[in-house]
Amino acid sequence: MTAKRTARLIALAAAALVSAGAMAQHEKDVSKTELNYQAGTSPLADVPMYQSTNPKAPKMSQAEFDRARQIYFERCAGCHGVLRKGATGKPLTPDVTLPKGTDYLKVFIAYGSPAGMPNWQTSGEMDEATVDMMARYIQQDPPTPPEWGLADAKNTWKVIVPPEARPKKKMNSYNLDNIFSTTLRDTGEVALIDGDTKEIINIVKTGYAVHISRMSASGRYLFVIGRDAKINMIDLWMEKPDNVAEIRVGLEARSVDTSKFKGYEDKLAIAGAYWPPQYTIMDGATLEPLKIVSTRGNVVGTQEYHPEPRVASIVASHYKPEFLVNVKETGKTMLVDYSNLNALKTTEIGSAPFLHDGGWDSSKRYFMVAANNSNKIAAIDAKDGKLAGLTDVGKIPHPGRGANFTHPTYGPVWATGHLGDETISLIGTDPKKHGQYAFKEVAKLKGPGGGALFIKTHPKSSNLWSDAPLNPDPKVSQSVVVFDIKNLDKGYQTLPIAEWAGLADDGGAKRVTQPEYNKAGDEVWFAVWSAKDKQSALVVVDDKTLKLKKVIKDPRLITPTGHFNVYNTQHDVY
Ligand code: DHE
Repeated sequence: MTAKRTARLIALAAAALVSAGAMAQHEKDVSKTELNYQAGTSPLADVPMYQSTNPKAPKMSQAEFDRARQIYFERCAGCHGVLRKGATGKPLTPDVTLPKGTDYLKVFIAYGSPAGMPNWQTSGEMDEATVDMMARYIQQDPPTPPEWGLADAKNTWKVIVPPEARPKKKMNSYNLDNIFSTTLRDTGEVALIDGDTKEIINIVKTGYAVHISRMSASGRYLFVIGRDAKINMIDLWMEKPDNVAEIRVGLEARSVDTSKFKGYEDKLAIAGAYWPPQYTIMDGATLEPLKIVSTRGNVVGTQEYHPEPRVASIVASHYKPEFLVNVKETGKTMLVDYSNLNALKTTEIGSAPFLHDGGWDSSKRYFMVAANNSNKIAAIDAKDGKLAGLTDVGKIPHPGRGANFTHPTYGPVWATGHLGDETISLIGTDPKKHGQYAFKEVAKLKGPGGGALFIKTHPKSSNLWSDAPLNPDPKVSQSVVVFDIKNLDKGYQTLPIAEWAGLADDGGAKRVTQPEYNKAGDEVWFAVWSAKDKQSALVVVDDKTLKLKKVIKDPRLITPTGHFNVYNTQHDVY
């Protein structure tokens, strides 16, 4: 490289860093933890897309464009958005990137920024030629993945065992209430585990990079959604529980649930997609797609149009025949009345972006949802159909479904941990008897560090468990902490779950994640999550003694992450 070119690159790097600094004032800084979490591979990487030719953009061959598009969806789309309109990361549309030019963008991609953009070249993850290709790619018009209408959904829809051919009664001797469905993330499967004997009942094939499991109201059917938007419906009454129906509701998705209101039990299922941004309501017995509704619309507050507001958590109301559909980028919860799909009524409640995960308060009237980009929790009143409260919490709240317990001073509270700091926020949820605390952050507990994803308790327990699988310190990510709810001032106790698992010393990350109770509420299950080629396990802890009860190891338990107890998931117990 000539001295002149080096000097120019240094000047550009400095300019990029200054600009990043300025940008950080508008955007939230993104920590490495959050970045690793958001920047998962998108299934859209393998979807062919049209390359439009913008005469102003630098030249790219079709092969370069396709390769760059694949890398973009594998590494960048999680933060910058499918259409590059910006999410956790900044917008990368040609109106922004073209004036900057290839050299500037190359520096930005190579060196990263203090606001959280990774240093792709200096970290060794991309070579100079790839950085150059990516810099040219983001100046092209963003390719749009295909839409997904009723015909597309129907083309993927399979009723493997029709309702009339299914068992008329339970054909096995399992205690269905205490079965666990464990996500095997990287093999695209779930393990159904007998919670009483801790034996694997079946390993069921599901979608790619499975995300969550949810139960039908009756407790008979288990629904699993993959990141590729494939839903599998598993009948727990079969001799060996297995798939009875499947469908794809889009190209990328995270959430599924079923109707729970009286009279509508097991009647309908719903799934929300990241792409296309829409939700699909299906027949609850067969997964036949019945209604597709787009979530494209305007962002709360700025009321700016957003072309790809992804559907985050979905939950079924116990108060009305409604689904609560939480839309990420627009910061809106849609209460979708499913009693008449031909005249669909929705109530739109704005709170704050980006809505992500959440759970019911103990009365199941208020849905507590994390607006993780705004560091807030919104309380949606499912009875009166309104925003009951919006409270500031710590940095990037991430509750999973959260944890409900009664605090001696504040009454019923719901708790969330945070990805971005070590705190656990307690929020009052009883407007009747503890009005002054309702939907406000009333206390903060101190955990071991950021990178927390899931928190859990059980009505029969006085323990509050919090993981921190994304904490950079392996000591923290490989253990969990537990608080005594009756003695919160005492602080937490740390349990070395990964060590207890006694796994091979194979360099696996052994991240401990997602506390989940059994039905009785007297034991807690954790996943010890390592990469696909490393050993993982499940660890069961006695909730009373806090002692190891059982390690479940099996070569088929590859990349276990979430696990869902049938009864607790069916009845929203947490
Ligand atoms: Fe999740 C819930 C989205 C990464 C494990 N995750 C959710 C929900 C959403 C979501 C919208 C709420 C669903 C609902 O309640 O209806 N998750 C995303 C992402 O967009 C993100 C950040 C990046 C991605 O590429 O997917 C992401 N999630 C992860 C992981 O890396 C985790 C830890 C491991 C994994 O399996 O991929 C993970 N997410 C989970 C789990 C739940 C979940 C276990 C359900 C928690 C519960 O208790 O209900």
